[in-house]
Amino acid sequence: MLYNLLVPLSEYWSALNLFKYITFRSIGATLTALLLSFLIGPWLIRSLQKLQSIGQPIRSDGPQRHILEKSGTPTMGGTLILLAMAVPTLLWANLTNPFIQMVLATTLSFGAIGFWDDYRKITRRNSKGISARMRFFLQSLIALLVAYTLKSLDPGNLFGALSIPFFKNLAVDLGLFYFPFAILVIVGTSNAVNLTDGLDGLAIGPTLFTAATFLIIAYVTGHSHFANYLGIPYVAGAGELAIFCGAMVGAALGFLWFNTYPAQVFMGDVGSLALGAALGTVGMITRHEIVLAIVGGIFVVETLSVIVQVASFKLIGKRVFRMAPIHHHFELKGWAEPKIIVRFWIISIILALIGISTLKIR
Ligand code: 57M
Repeated sequence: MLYNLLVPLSEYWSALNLFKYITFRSIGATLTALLLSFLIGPWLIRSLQKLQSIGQPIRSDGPQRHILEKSGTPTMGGTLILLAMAVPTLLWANLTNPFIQMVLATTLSFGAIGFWDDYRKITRRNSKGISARMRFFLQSLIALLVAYTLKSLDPGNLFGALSIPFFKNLAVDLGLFYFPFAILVIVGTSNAVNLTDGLDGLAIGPTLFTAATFLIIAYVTGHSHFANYLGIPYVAGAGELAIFCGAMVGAALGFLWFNTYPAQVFMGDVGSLALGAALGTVGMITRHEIVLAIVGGIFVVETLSVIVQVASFKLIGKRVFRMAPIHHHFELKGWAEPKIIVRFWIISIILALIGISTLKIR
């Protein structure tokens, strides 16, 4: 909004030219998100505690430690994350940019699905929530809408191909498969973050590192000189997503302040589903879906561990892991929770660096 209001006034006061720069507005969004998180966080956690008498319903079949140590922790802290992402984006981004409108709408609608799921769990005092089928149907509908909008926005067959990293301007045309592909990327990332969110800070850390990586990717993808120099597809207007990613970094850092071990609050599905959808949508718009899978490798491994576990159990009646997702496996091996979390963060940072390197290695 500030961009739309203040840049036209820069002819009267040249200092307002600052608001033209995506770098300046990205930093503004990050700091605003952080400030909002610190200002609202304590009050919101107290409110969630009052509203949720028993807090997050802890499943009985999980690691027994969770029942002892985590009962009573309030959930739905994701409402803080979404607030700290949406307000700075509305404040600092160019609101006429269709990609900003799309990524905000997608993030908030996945957040609404998660809110409904969390609300059901709390009011019914069990960890069931809405049916997986209903959740997948609603998520897929939104993902298809994103794909359709990208195709209709398409200036010149920009969207519809899968860019291959490490090769200059190499892309595979997906044709109609672009639509199920959008479901795979957006709904897949959303549920992968959801599965990962099973230990204090375990999901928000990799989300932070992924958002920071895509702040850089969005900036260079939306910059014709950099895109041309790096040999990556130029997506006019994608640079504004750097401001959204900046807000996401600030909101994630702010939430981590309260979610770090031992967590005062869990993000809930309202947070995990929304954050994953946000990353998936940014990955689609910047045409860096494979790089998203690399940078978000922790989310991929967590999901694969569940698929392997369920498949193995169904096919040969044996478990591959002591428990899936894989963070529970390490818990049952006796690793302390902070040790699992920080080691997953270290791997996530390494994957983020590899992701950034794909911009240059072509
Ligand atoms: C999302 N939710 C956490 C919290 C968070 C198919 C199967 C793998 C599904 C999976 C599942 O139910 N996943 C749901 C993970 C839950 O966290 C809540 O959910 C939100 C995220 N969506 O924000 O509100 C619990 O995680 C712990 N937690 C923390 N700190 C945090 O910051 O400690 C969360 C955030 C919280 C808290 O204890 O209650 C979760 O784990 O459910 N199911 C599982 O992951 C279960 N695995 C399983 O069934 N494995 C089977 C088969 C099916 C693969 C097997 O290995 O044989 C495990 N999860 C739990 N109990 N809780 C084991 C059973």
